[in-house]
Amino acid sequence: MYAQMVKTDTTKVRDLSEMSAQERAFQERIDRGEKIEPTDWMPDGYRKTLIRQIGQHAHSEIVGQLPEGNWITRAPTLERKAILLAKVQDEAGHGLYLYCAAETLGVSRDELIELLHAGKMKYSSIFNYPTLTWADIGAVGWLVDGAAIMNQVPLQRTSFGPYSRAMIRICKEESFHQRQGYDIMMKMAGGNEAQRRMAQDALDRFWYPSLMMFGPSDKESVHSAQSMAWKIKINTNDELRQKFVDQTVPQAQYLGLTVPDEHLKWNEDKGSYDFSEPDWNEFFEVLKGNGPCNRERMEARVKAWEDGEWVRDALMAHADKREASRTAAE
Ligand code: FAQ
Repeated sequence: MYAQMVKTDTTKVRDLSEMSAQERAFQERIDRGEKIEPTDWMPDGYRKTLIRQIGQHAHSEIVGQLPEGNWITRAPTLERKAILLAKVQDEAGHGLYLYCAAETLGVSRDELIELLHAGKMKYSSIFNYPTLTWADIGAVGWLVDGAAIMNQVPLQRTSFGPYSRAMIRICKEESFHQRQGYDIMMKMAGGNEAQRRMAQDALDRFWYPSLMMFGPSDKESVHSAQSMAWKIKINTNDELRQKFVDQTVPQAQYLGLTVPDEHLKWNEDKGSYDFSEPDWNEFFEVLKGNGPCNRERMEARVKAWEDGEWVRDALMAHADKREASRTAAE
């Protein structure tokens, strides 16, 4: 149950000469850097890929509220509580923009949520890890939001208009999230010995799961080639993972913390770090539903959906009444 299964369908990228006139015209618009809007013609695969990626992204924002929501009642000060509350609320907003962007492609939010709850759609693997201490909230902001921004900044240039515009707004807020996480890490790493140990422990547990957020290695990535041809994705998974490592290692050094990778080494020739790959078996197990918190996360989401049914019903009944009185008045 709730398995985030990896499909094996590899999409072969076709050459312009193998396309119909309509597909070729579409590809040429993409190549010219034009935005595709919801009412424009698009290949079925382009639509499906966007629904999959935007839907997964929306689900990630919503499920991603859970590990942090876990700490709202236990934040160490009123100020930290207010900041965390605002951040978790922002994530809900991001989910809503993204569901709206997906809806422009002809799928309803209810359908996407049903697929998630039935284990037929994914959300980011990272949210299947627990937040055990307050330092984990720092690590989530610093590393998880840091990885999210690394992936999302290029997505501002994605070819589908509504997704691209949602990303512009989301990135502004994510950058604040990343800073609040780093701020918590600075306090913890600069605190007493117990606090410093908590900060190191959070980095130890979140480092590799954060690297996994970028997806499998390029040779295992089934969608990258076609998604990049359509400019749904702008970079490969490995390119973004490398950029994230290069950006984050100096930040860890500034905190006086050690990245838990004995093979981490600056490579002068390539101008970036060499680093160890995450344990890909663990990643695929998490995707299959066997991560530390998969079951708990889905149970919480299904319960929230069921508990909220009366609110949705009341809103629909209100909308129907307003519509009926508007029609009667006409
Ligand atoms: N977790 O062929 P690829 C956030 C799946 S937002 C789970 O490489 P693709 C904000 C993939 O879906 C975080 N599944 O796939 C926040 C595919 O399976 P499918 C979310 C993963 O799509 C912060 C299969 O593996 N961000 O955190 C993962 O080309 C704090 C093969 O992979 C986005 O969604 C994974 N990590 O590349 C919120 C960004 N990686 O669908 C709260 C948009 C791969 O065939 C608190 N998405 N898979 O069954 C993307 O950029 C892409 O979809 C990738 C994956 C890069 C995630």
